[in-house]
Amino acid sequence: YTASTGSVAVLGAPFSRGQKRRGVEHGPKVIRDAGLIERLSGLDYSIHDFGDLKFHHIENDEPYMEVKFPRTVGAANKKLSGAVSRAIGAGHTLVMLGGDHSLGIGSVEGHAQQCPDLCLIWVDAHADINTPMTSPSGNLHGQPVAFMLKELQDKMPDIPGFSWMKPFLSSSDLVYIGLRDVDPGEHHILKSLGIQYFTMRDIDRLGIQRVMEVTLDHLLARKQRPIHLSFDIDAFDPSLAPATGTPVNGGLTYREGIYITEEIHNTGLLSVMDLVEVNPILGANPEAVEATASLAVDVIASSLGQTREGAHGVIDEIPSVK
Ligand code: 5AB
Ligand code: MN
Ligand code: MN
Ligand code: MN
Repeated sequence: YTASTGSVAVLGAPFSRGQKRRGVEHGPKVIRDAGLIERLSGLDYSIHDFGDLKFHHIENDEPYMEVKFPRTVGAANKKLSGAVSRAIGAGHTLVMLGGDHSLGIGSVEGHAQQCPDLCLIWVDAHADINTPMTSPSGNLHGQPVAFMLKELQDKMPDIPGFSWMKPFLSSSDLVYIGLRDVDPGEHHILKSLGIQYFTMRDIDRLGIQRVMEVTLDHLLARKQRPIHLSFDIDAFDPSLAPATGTPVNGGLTYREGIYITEEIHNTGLLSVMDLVEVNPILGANPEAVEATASLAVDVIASSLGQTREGAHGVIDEIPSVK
């Protein structure tokens, strides 16, 4: 398998019902305003901006058990899944701009429709693997991975809004990086399924270079296959990414974050990436919002091949003195 590299599609998903705080639906706009398309145009791709999906309001979307807005989140993800599947089917590499992380469900599911052997790298302060029964909040942005995993199938109730999908991912096809706020039920799931994960403590001990080596070896050693990168901006330290809904101290440095995405780019296998949880309403001031959005642009550009060492592109000799 080799990922197509020629064309990159950008798709906005302005959606926020997977959590409580309004504002994360403006993520796609602020990331675009921070210069995303211009930055990607500087790399060697044709860029297709698919614009933003439109999500519809669903009335009487009462909680199911503790789960909030199940039908609204289910319908949004169904729509996203179809759009992702079409874009990958058409041969693009896709960048999905959230929106809250409940959108991971539709993004990875749509990707898996086209690429059933994909693997998933989840970069996040949180594991987002609560089931409706373990969730302390009822918010679906803390549960997307539980919907995907085959091993959790019989632990998941039938949630209204999600009858269009069934679990499709094995727990050995997933690696987490950046964890530092894991709920008790989540920790139990990670341990009992033997999921590979790297907490911030693991990054402190091993260094980010070793973490990426083990991550890519775990996912790709047996065969080359498409990578889905789901990047929650709250993986970064809140000093770098303050405009987000669930910040946790002690996060990734700028250089650790960029090293992760450089290594993923270097595999040549990145097929879909999500950049989620940028919430401009939660920045203390315009500078905080701009810093967060511009960090998101850096992460996306780096995932798609922007290098820190520079690139000489069309220049084929050192210009002579005239
Ligand atoms: B995010 C928490 N584990 O389930 C929960 O930002 C937080 O997509 C989830 O990673 C954070 O509500 C979800 C406490
Ligand atoms: Mn998340
Ligand atoms: Mn998170
Ligand atoms: Mn969050």
